Amino acid sequence: MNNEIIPVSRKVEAESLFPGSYAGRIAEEEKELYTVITSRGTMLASVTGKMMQSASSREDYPAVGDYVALDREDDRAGFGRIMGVLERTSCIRRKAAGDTTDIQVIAANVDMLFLTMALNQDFNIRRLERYIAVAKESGSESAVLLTKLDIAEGLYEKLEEVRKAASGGRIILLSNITGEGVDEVRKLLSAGITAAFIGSSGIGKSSVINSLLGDEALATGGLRKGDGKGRHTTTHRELIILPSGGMVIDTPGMRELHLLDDISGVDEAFSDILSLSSGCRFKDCSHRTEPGCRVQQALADGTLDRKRLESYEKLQKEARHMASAMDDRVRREKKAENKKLGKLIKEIKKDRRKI
Ligand SMILES: Nc1nc2c(ncn2[C@@H]2O[C@H](COP(=O)(O)OP(=O)(O)OP(=O)(O)O)[C@@H](O)[C@H]2O)c(=O)[nH]1
Ligand SMILES: [Zn+2]
Repeated sequence: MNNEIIPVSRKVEAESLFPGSYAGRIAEEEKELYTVITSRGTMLASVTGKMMQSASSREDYPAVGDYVALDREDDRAGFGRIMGVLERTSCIRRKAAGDTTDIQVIAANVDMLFLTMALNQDFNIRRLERYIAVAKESGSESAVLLTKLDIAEGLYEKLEEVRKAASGGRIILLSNITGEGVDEVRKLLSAGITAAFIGSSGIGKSSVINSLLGDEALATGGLRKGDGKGRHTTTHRELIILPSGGMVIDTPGMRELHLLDDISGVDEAFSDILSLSSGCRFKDCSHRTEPGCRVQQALADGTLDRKRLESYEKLQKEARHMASAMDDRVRREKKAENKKLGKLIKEIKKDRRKI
């Protein structure tokens, strides 16, 4: 079965880059120790010092889903050594947490990205647009997956919005309660295909993965304490192998991609600066040259890092820009709608005159 996980082409690629090496796929990372799937099973490995030296950023390190070249295929004689990351066919990135410009790879070599959103209060078209941008940037195929169809509110309006945002892309409606739509997802996940689900917490991703796992959900899962709800896994394996031979990458990073989709998200991430600026003498302080500026004061006494302030201003600008671009679109649409409505009212009046 692992032969489907490690395609021959990857073995050839590893061998040609590092003669005598083996190919494996990263299933999980924890504190620089990687769980790697090889054609012999699963083993632990770490990157070689040489690889560390040649890495110029975090992006160059292995991520879940990466194919890597290894010095061995099992860890009976000790942890494996990862010599290099093989070419990525796609790559889901985000800015790493904190005041860094480092890019973090959340998942690599994803063939099908499900942009997942529930049809209840979780629904947010701007977030979906953000996901679509992430998918475009990643290089993987994508489909919009709308969950909780059974409790959908304002379905017609939501679908209209999604259709516009997805511009012709595939849209799947799903309910984990009725089971509708699960087969459509399953069909996209044949042997050798790797999928990932982007979406916030609680929208039904685990439930979908459990359905895809079928009987194996019981074998690998367990009951979560407290609510007695089945989980697809109790450990933190982040590359899940389905009975079909398809694979699902499920990393915590997939839930946090929406962090920067509005100004409140940015403000939340920089609450220290926000609380400093509430102490500035002027309510509309730009934190540049104004007297009584608490932010400038914090920069001067070193309690606030200038880089952090710069990064806050940059992200806020980006979020504002996005918000205003969206507002413009809404305004244009509203105007067009009003025009249509006006026309309709005129026609109705005309009709009345005819009667
Ligand atoms: N009505 C309804 N409830 C659902 C559906 N899918 C999931 N739920 C419920 O929503 C809650 C969250 O479901 P999960 O599958 O754990 O959601 P998740 O996206 O994996 O959440 P995280 O693991 O926190 O990321 C559970 O109580 C589910 O029973 C659905 O299609 N319809
Ligand atoms: Zn200020």
